[in-house]
Amino acid sequence: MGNPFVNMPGLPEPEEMIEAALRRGSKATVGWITDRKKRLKLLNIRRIVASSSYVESRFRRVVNWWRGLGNVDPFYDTLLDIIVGRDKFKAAIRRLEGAVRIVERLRRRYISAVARAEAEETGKLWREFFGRLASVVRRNRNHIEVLRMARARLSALPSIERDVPTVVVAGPPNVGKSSLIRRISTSKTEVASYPFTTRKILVGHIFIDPGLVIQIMDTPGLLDRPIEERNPIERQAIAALAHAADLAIFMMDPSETCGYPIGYQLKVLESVSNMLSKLPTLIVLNKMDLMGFVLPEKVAEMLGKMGIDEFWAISAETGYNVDKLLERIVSILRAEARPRG
Ligand SMILES: Nc1nc2c(ncn2[C@@H]2O[C@H](COP(=O)(O)OP(=O)(O)O)[C@@H](O)[C@H]2O)c(=O)[nH]1
Ligand SMILES: [Mg+2]
Repeated sequence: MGNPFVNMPGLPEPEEMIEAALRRGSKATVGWITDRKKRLKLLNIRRIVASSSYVESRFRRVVNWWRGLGNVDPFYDTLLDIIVGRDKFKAAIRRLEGAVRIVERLRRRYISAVARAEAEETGKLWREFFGRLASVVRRNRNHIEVLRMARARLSALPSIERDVPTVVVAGPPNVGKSSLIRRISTSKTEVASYPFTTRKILVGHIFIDPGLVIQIMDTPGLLDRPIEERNPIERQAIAALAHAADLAIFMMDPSETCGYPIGYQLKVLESVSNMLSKLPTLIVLNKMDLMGFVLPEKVAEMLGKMGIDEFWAISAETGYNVDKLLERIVSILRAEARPRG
């Protein structure tokens, strides 16, 4: 199951929609009718039908798409709530549904009015109808805007494959997260945008065997600082991310060339582990090539004090221990294999 918003039908801006509806109405024609009065009546009925069906079908497409989705994957549902507001979005859908009914009623009423009226009066009725149609669209301006915004923002979300085991890589900036993802990804890594940071999220896929593909994601700006520095939106984003993942890797840089002392890195670790409490987490110590491939006693001790007895010393740059780490990741994911939802 991918990102459902990718298939969300678009909606034009209200004024654009009104113009398009007018164009359709004005283009309506009638064929072989010699009676001038009948011809005029029929023409105005066709105008009413053409312009209203345009508006109706634009609205209906969005409503039907949403109703047809059934349950939205919790990951995308959370993002919908964070980015647009779930209630606001649902209200907008309901309003469009209501608008469709109003347009239908208006159309029926004006068609029968045209049928009853003098032929000369029907042009006026068509213009009156169109004015009402336009005002139905304008009245829903804010709801249309909500749906347009939802589509623009949500369809741009990374299409995280939900039935693929997913690893998120956390850790302070510059410790080597992207380097590891690039090294272990089988195919080219993709850059997707993530709405909570100005930076880009990096998604890689690792093909283990025909039965197992792993997805691995970088989380710039999200899981790289202590929780105290987060606003509620970021916290929710992290919750969504935690929901999408099966395993977290927390990467540290004992060489401290990332610019953060080990004490601070451990503080980030503590905070991130709290945020991802439900996820199994592997601690990875990177840049061992800068440490002569020996882990400083001090670092091992500090980790021990935190109750961490499994950690992986690697070098994303040289590839040192990376294969072993990957084996460990695979074995955890195979053991973790759980129904998704
Ligand atoms: N020497 C060395 N440098 C590394 C290693 N891994 C990453 N780097 C360097 O560290 C810097 C930050 O790496 P990057 O992958 O962008 O870190 P990120 O911010 O955590 O994604 C880059 O200049 C990398 O080349 C490593 O294992 N050894
Ligand atoms: Mg990076």
